[in-house]
Amino acid sequence: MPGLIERYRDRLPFAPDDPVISLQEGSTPLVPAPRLGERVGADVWLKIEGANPTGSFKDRGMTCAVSDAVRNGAEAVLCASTGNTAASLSAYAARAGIRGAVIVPEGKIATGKLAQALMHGARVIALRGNFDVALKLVREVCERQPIALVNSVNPFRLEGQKTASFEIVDEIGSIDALCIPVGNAGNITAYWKGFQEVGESPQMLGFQAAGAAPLVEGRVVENPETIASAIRIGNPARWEEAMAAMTASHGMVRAVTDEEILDAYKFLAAGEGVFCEPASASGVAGLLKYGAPEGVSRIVCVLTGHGLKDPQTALMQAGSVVPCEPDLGAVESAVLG
Ligand code: AN7
Repeated sequence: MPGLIERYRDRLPFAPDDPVISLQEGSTPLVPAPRLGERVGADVWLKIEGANPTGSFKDRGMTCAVSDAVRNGAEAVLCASTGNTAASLSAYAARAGIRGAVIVPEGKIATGKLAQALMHGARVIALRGNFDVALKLVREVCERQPIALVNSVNPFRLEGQKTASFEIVDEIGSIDALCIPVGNAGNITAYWKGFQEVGESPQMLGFQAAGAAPLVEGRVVENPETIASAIRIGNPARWEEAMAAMTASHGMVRAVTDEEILDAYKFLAAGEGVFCEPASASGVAGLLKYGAPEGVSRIVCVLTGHGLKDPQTALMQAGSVVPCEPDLGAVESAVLG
């Protein structure tokens, strides 16, 4: 498959001769989840966004935001990030041959994401403050300096991310509901835009971590906390648009606890064979907690990032290895348990 700008150029703001910075993102698997479906009494599919080139849905937005930046002659791109945007920006900046810089909350991003940003050669700045503070600061920096801001406040990010809705409808037609994690609220806004553009209106069911649930509580959360570090956000940039999407689609935004997130995370890995990162499991956690809404029988859960992004949380949650001496009897009894 070509990258998503090439695949969906007729529905994206790019002309045939515009530069395209792509790693062949998008076209991710939409995998049926029979065990999850059985538990909630509906047909459920998982949109595996961890299969994107840098392991998260951010690549959809980044191919568009960085292509636009290059079209405008930008020599550097910048973002605030809880990790995945940083990893994606770094890869696409490397691909474009421009400078990338990312500002992340110190000590609060998953190891894999940090490794990615550093390997791709971005300048990684560890801020002594949370994501919300970082986003405020990068907005100010980009007003003062000739640097392109590629957080999801950048409209090209949403343009790219809306293509996931196109893929769902192209592959399985109409669905009744979409379960999706909500952090900065760009992705749910983008999905809704995409569905609307193809004449679809599934219920948008957004889920936030209980310790970082500003949309649920209707107020800014000053010190958001959750094990799902990707969605540790207290003041989402796309607040109004996300609420509008949920209202217009007769959807809902609700909270799930860290324990519920981790249960869903483990269930997906061990029960469906799909390893996502903790934040990504919050949509499934919400579906398991609140059940399928009345009359809803076809549901897609968006798994936004790959499980390998956060090996530390995985190892903390998983069972332990079985130590074994190198002889046949010992190996046999270790294997048979
Ligand atoms: C795995 O990387 O905000 O509601 O800076 O990494 O569009 O913010 C990440 C967000 C869900 C929430 N799942 O999406 C960042 C960042 C994963 C994520 C979200 C994020 P939005």
